[in-house]
Amino acid sequence: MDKRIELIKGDITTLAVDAIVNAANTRLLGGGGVDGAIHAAAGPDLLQECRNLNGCETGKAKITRGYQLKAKHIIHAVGPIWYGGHRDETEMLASCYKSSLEIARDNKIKTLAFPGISTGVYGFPKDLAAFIAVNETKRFLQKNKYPEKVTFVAFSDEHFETYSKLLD
Ligand code: AR6
Repeated sequence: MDKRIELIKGDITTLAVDAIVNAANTRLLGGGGVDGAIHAAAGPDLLQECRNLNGCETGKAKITRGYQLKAKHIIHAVGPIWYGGHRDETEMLASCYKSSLEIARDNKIKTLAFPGISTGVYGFPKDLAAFIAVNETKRFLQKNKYPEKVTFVAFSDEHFETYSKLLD
């Protein structure tokens, strides 16, 4: 496995990294899944900062502080909804990872953690999503010093196995 890439199974809201990525929606005002968990753990000041961001386009990302999280920052990325694969979903998801990594680099984030963006309510196939996540990240790390280390966070054993096979 690439020394700058790590895989863990667990809850991304508990990680003491420079930034965790949120799987948000275009409004950036919270929601269910990992977004709900991040807002609940970070506290109400996060929503206040998010209100000033005026939302975010699909395939892009925006950064906030981490508030009550152990993570210093949150990069809110908006993944695509899966409609079957013919609406540029793969390009959108790749763009989501790239935008998040660019924001991390520009903010000199050393340690960054990603959940499986779009693989919950948004219905993106987990194996294809993991392939895109790993591919975009490896490509970015080859060209950039920051982030120094990227952690993929799987929320289930099955999701962990999916990443594990790709990273071996
Ligand atoms: N830590 C790590 N991964 C998690 C956690 C957690 N605490 N909780 C869930 N996951 P989802 P999406 C995994 O549905 O598909 C929200 O309402 C989960 O198992 O959170 O991008 C937003 O507001 C799955 O693999 O995000 C949007 O409206 C992955 O995180 C919409 O859902 C993403 O699942 C975004 O949908």
